[in-house]
Amino acid sequence: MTGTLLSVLMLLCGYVLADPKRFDGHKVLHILPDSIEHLNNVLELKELLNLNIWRHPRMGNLSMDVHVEPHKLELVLTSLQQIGADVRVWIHDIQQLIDNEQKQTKKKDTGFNYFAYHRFSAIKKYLADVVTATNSMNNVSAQLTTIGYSFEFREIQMIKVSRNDGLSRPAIVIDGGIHAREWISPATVLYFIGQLVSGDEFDYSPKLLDKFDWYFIPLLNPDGYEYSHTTDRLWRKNRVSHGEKCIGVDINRNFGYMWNPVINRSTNSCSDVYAGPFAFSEEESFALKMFILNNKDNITAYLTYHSYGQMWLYPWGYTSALPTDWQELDSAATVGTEAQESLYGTPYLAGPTVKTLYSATGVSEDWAKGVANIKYSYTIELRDTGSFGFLLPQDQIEPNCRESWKALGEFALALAAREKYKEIKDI
Ligand code: 0X9
Ligand code: ZN
Repeated sequence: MTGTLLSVLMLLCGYVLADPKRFDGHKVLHILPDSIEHLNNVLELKELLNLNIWRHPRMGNLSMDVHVEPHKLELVLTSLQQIGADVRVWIHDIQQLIDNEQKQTKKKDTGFNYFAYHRFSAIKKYLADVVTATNSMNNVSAQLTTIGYSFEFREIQMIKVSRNDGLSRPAIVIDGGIHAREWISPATVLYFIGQLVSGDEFDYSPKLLDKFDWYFIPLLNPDGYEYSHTTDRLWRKNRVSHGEKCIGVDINRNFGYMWNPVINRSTNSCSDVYAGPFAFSEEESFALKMFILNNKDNITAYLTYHSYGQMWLYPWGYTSALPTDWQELDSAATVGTEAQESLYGTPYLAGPTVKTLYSATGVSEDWAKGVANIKYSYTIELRDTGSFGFLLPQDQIEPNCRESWKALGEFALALAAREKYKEIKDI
């Protein structure tokens, strides 16, 4: 085959990779307006200069983290001074953090290294290895299914971990990696799978397997995730093209519950929170929807892992109204956050989404409760609170995973204790 023909083929297949986008001198500013009026001025400035907000303000905390490119810095700082908002440089050089992230991988001779960020192919291999390993175990089984294919035709994989005694238990569904750049999310979900299958330091695993069937989708957005590794570390959406100006839909604005009202979602394809042309237009959200709807009568809890902010959030995300059973959701979340704090003192907030974070429509947490009727539905925002943001260094993966596992363990045991379960059924 001639070189030209090969290049054309590679181009057609989308294999020609651009150099990774660089972020030299890009900063993240922590901005604290002292009043709603000043907050509105800052938000106007954000619109005017097309700045990217990493962490949005919320009720009771007007501060926000904003990504500023070097050529806008002077203007932003002068404008903030005029507005009268307090400003700190939270991240001095985004590129430096990205470079450090690459250098930090802890070497591990055997087995899967949970404390490194992995590529899609390594995650796929890991999941296959888990299934092989459980083949020779007599009290736990793992089954791998592909619940859908992404736009670039990567598998969206789901692994079920359960006792292999032929009984069906109430299920907990956990996903990660809806947002590409939030690498700590899939890393955490993979760690959960490992702890559950091979046993854990707190000895939760046997109890959790006795009480529940577990479904994990560690990487719901494989295309976006790969793109964040190869080309743009700060990519958030998937990589779909609907023939519009820009690529990508925010999967977490595309779920079909309250998809229509325009609250923190966008109809502009170039926006980071573009909601897509219609609800469930995306393979990823559609795959999750179909899987959940096919199993919804058995699902007790749905947890979707994101970063960053250190929070356990429960519905609703689209309105400040609360579901009638919010107190049950709140107390279960508090079990989670208290356990999450207990190992290293990492502060976590539990609360309703709109009050604790901000409102948005078409999010998976709302759909899981509002349509699929899953009682305990949460968005969990992992470490940190902005010092590194999406670029959480690899040396924090281990403490993050340990505290998150402890939280999940305590949360699930609390659910098991409080819920009057349907009798565990013979299949
Ligand atoms: O905005 C999101 O999709 C989530 N935060 S993130 O920084 N990981 O992107 C939060 C979703 C929670 N729900 C609502 N805010 N409604
Ligand atoms: Zn997210």
